[in-house]
Amino acid sequence: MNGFVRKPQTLDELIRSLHVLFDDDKVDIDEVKSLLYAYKSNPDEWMRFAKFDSYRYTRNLVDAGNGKFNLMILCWGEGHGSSIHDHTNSHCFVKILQGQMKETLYNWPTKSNHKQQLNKKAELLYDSGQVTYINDSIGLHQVENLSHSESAVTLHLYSPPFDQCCCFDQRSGHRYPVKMTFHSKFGERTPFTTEEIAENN
Ligand code: CSS
Ligand code: FE2
Repeated sequence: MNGFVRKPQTLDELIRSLHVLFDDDKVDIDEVKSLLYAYKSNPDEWMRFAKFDSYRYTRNLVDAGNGKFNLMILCWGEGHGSSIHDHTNSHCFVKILQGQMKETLYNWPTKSNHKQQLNKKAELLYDSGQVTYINDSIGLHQVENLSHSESAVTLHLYSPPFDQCCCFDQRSGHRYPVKMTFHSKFGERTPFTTEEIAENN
């Protein structure tokens, strides 16, 4: 590719272009960001993937990227947010499809066994249409929909795909592994996990 990205007219077109970009093993971060930015969010196209839960944000797989990436839609109810987490050595691109999101960036805890509060390095707000990017060399982050009246929907691309990350306790810097699951795949609700069953009881 030569830096020129054709504007995708639909979500399907966006997915086709992503397959072309990720066919190459070298990821051009700016090119992927430009492509995601160029897609104009159309709820008619992504609504079938956007399945909400009352209690926490959901992860809904849209496309498995031929093994090169996972494209997913995350649905954030009012006040829902993630833990502070890393991205398992993957690229993480996020486009806001609806609503507004806050991102809080943290530095990695320094390698010591002492309890140490994580150091906050930035707080950023993103509106619908905006795109952001993070990887482990940039740091850790927490993503939240702070609105008490509006839900939010975000499109995430992770490359290579991963299904486990590390979450962190802000006050102690303590880290713990978390397995990540899909609430739905390709528009179909995935079977309940034992954890979900336990939490709902
Ligand atoms: N990494 C989180 C969302 S914020 S990028 C997740 O995939 O659940
Ligand atoms: Fe993240």
